[in-house]
Amino acid sequence: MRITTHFSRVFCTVTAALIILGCSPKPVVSRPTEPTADPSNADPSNAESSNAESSNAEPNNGLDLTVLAPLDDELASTTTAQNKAQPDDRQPSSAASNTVRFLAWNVESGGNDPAVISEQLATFQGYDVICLSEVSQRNFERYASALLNQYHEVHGDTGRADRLQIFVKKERYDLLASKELSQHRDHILNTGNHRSPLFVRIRDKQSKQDVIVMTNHLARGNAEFRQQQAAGLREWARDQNVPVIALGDFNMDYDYRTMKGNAAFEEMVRDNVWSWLAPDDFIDTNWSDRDGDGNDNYPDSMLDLAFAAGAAKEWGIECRVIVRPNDFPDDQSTSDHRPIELVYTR
Ligand SMILES: [Ca+2]
Ligand SMILES: [Ca+2]
Ligand SMILES: [Ca+2]
Repeated sequence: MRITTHFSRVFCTVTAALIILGCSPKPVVSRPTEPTADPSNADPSNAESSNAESSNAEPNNGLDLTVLAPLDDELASTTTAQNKAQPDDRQPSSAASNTVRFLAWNVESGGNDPAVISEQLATFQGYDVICLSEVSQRNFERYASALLNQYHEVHGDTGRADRLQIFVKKERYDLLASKELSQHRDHILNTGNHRSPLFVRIRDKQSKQDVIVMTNHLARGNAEFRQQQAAGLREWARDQNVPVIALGDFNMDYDYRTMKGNAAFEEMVRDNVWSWLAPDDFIDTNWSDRDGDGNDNYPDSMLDLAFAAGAAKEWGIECRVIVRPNDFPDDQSTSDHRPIELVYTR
């Protein structure tokens, strides 16, 4: 896929900032020294077991989302002062810029140190929308704080320890609505043990353009249900009348040796309702070493993907996998997923 000069410049400056800031996924912060106790935890095929083992499903009406209250002024001013010491690339994007940047990142609830994730998240403040998956409920406010109260915050009530969370830059967007999508027409998207797709409808304050941004963490262990979820997402997108961008961990096992995804991927892209936003370079997005031999068991695959529907298909959105120094293999302090980013010009 073509990389524009502008995009290259944006990426280079962001990458340089990350390197300058020492944005290693392994900061020297309260990191356990023991390796992953159970290698199966790192196996995508088992990643959902922690969700399925609990039978006391939480109520899910698919509608009631909690938006965190703004941080108190003292905390905001303190962290803002700290932020001023950072290079410009870490500053919130200017509303005047025509470059729009989204980020999606599975932070591996249960396999991370939230202090380390927060530190890394703070380096992503230039993004306009940040979509997280596998967020523990107890870390919602912590991650919002890491982003200095610069974002509207929305999170899902489903998924138990592996929830979805979306941050929307206040400077650029108004948050019009948010919803967890447990069902669309006859399509069930959450039987109770899964994460309901989470989306926000936002309005660009300058252009007045509305866009729906959805994030997902589709079923891992149940391929048949994942395929049903993908079909539901396709039919939901077909019914929308504003541009839609979806990004997250779709568990669609896109293998770039065969250039194919699993059945859910095929279901998702059927009928050309969604356009897959293929990355500029095919880079593995998930570290999984279930046999503990130090090698990724799925070295050439992507679980983290992005799609556009409606008018957003024509926006020339570029997708890139973010690779940071020493990000893989991960450990108990870091995520086993690489973030992906989307960049386009409004
Ligand atoms: Ca980890
Ligand atoms: Ca291995
Ligand atoms: Ca992999």
